[in-house]
Amino acid sequence: IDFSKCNGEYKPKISNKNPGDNLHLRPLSLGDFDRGFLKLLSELTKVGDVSQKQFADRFHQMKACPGGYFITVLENTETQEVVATATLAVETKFIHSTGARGRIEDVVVSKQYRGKQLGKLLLDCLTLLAPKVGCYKLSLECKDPLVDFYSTFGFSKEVNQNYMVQRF
Ligand code: 16G
Repeated sequence: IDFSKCNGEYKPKISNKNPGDNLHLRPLSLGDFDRGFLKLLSELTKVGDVSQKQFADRFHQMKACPGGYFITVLENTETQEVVATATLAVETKFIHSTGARGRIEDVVVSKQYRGKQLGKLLLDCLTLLAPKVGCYKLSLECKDPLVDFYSTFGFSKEVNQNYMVQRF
């Protein structure tokens, strides 16, 4: 992806290739189980007691769906900890000429890494990626205080579309 057009908006300047001191941006890997990936997700919501095998099984299941999941992480290579993550999930469709719908999911930046533009970096990467992997639209759900943040990436509340949910 051509990240260059986003670079000007970062102060201080960071990019996907240079996200900051000791930070490396890459796809999720199996080893991230030991790098605190699930602990990071628990800053967002309930993760549950997930064993290494359950993690590996789910990882391989997602991997077996090519183009379905772009789970991006930022690792602090010095401490070998995953400090931020965001996912682009792609759902393929018959509609829109066998198009696809993208969803931004599970965006978390670890508490001590907030305020370093890392959420913006992940969001910019995934927002640029979405149309390139065939998405005709991209959506997300967020709490009220984050509406302004996500608006800066081109998201807006859709007229006459309601987010409805059923929990099990
Ligand atoms: C937020 C997340 C969503 C996540 C959900 C978990 C973003 C943009 N949105 O809505 O991806 O799955 O929280 O909350 O990161 P839940 O456990 O209540 O479903």
